[in-house]
Amino acid sequence: MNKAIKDTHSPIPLIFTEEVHDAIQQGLPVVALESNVISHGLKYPYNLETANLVEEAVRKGGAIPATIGIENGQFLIGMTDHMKTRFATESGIPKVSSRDLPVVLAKGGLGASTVASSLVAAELANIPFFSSAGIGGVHRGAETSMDISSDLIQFTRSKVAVVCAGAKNILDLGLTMEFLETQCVPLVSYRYDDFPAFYCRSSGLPSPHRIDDPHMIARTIETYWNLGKKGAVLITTPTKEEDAIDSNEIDAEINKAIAAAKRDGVSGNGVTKYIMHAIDEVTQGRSATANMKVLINTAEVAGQLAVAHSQLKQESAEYRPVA
Ligand code: PSU
Ligand code: MN
Repeated sequence: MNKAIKDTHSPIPLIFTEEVHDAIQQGLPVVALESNVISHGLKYPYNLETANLVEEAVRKGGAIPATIGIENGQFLIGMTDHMKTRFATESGIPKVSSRDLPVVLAKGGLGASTVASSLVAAELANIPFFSSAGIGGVHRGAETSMDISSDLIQFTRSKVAVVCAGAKNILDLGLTMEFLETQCVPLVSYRYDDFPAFYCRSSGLPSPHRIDDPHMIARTIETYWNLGKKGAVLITTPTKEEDAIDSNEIDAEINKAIAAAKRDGVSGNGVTKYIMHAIDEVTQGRSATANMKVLINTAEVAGQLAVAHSQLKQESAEYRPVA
């Protein structure tokens, strides 16, 4: 089961675990997962524990998990326990978003993939589903800092369905939704009315569309791609009520952390990590626990939706008239 399979036909070599390779070949539901959250989002040992629990949650949902990373100029499509431990424990693994991909792939070494760069790998590997808890977005104060996550731009470029719990409430979620609309990214809330705010259930902003039936979600995704659009469909699912944090409770702390980041001169791709860790500290780990829970819940829902999508693909293959 631990044999690695190398796909050298891909323009960037892909190293699959045997399980993920076989699942893709057989058209079974697969959900891709990022590794930046392992290397930079959570601290050891919670990061490793979460990486394993998230994979388990995808399986509970009925799909096969494929944790994505970068190693020596190649994409890892699915990680062995050994690799997950390396990503969780080694220091100095760079955060790799889309703009960093060519440099890190060319130079070699390990790289932790964000939402954006994981989508690039998932598409190359023919994996149509991806799950993470909070996507990057438009930062508070972006009107002067111009800090907008490249996750949002990558959604216009990669043909992958993205399941998430909205975006982190350290961001400006109103502007994030505006940006997604401007960039023509389809946004659907699954069995909920609002755009969620990561470990807070609601951002207070209604989602443009709500769909409750997994098969209708699958049909929506395929319809978007049949329109000739090469991009992501964003599907949101809120964290469970019992795992959620009340947004009023932490809003003041978020603003303090943002001010502290500014004061300490943190900019560029270090901002997200700085703010998240500052909040983890003031909440004494409560937000880190809520972070784990929302990652796990989202992954299970992604597994279920990937099952509905693979069923639709199989049905349409069966009914396709022979020419
Ligand atoms: N969600 C988390 N923790 C994280 C991230 C998301 O709970 O660390 C990461 C993801 O990898 C996401 C990235 O793609 O933050 C966005 O970073 P930036 O805002 O610099 O684009
Ligand atoms: Mn940024």
